[in-house]
Amino acid sequence: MRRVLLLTMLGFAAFASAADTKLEQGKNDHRLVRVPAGEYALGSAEHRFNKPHRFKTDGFLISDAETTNAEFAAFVKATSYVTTAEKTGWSLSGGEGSAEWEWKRVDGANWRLPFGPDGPAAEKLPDHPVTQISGEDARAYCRWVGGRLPTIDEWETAARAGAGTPYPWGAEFSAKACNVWNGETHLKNTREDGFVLTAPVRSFPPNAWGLHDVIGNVFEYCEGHAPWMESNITETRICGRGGSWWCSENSCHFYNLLDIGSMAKGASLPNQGFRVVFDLPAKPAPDSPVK
Ligand SMILES: [Ca+2]
Ligand SMILES: [Ca+2]
Repeated sequence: MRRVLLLTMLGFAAFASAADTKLEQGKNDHRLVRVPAGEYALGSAEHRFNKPHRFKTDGFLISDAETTNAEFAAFVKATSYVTTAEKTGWSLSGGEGSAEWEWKRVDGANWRLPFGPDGPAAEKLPDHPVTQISGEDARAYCRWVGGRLPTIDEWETAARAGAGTPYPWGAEFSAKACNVWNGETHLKNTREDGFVLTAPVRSFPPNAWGLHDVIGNVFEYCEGHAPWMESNITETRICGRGGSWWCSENSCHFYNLLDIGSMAKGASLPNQGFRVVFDLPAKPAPDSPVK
């Protein structure tokens, strides 16, 4: 009863997804998955950097999908927010036909036109993840909806959904389960997963807790740094997890539950997005009267 009251006060309402996973409705149409309080086993003995460790949480809510162009457009409409790339006037971009690791300066590339004036417009792709936003842009959006970016451990907890394998669906990669780069090089995409660039969010099956696209589509910004990273990493860089449409077996194969990437703090890319975390309402003290 107390929980229902608190959720009602915050404007949340419960509904069930097609997978019958209980989701909660958040601001700006975010669908939220409740990650239960507990202590979670993260990392792996086989991973070079992300070693086994425990993560304790009081629980949190996390969006079931990457933040979309439509959601970000609502934020911009309400606040007149101007992104880092819009202020700069250009951003890095690239796609099929690029050399490995090649990001070119594209004048006019920003979240509205992630690949520049000659590429697809975000306005025409409302259910695709927003890209070409810096870490600060993502944080500004999160503040607007009353949330924040996940920490790297919160992201891994939610992305695993209890799985102990490198992928939410098991031990082996499956091209049918996520949107990454299919092909030996970036000169040619085999289109095995059906998408060359971003895919509409929720195009692929969710993990066991109802989160879509934790692997692939866009990298997702995360706060903090892992113990093996330089202590000052957050001064110059921000972490990203889960890999993206641009990641191939031969370049940036970070499309798994273990790798942790990072990128320059002020940069924006067409394969970098985010999802939002909401803290749970503080529990009343045990001796507080329940109304
Ligand atoms: Ca793809
Ligand atoms: Ca993703």
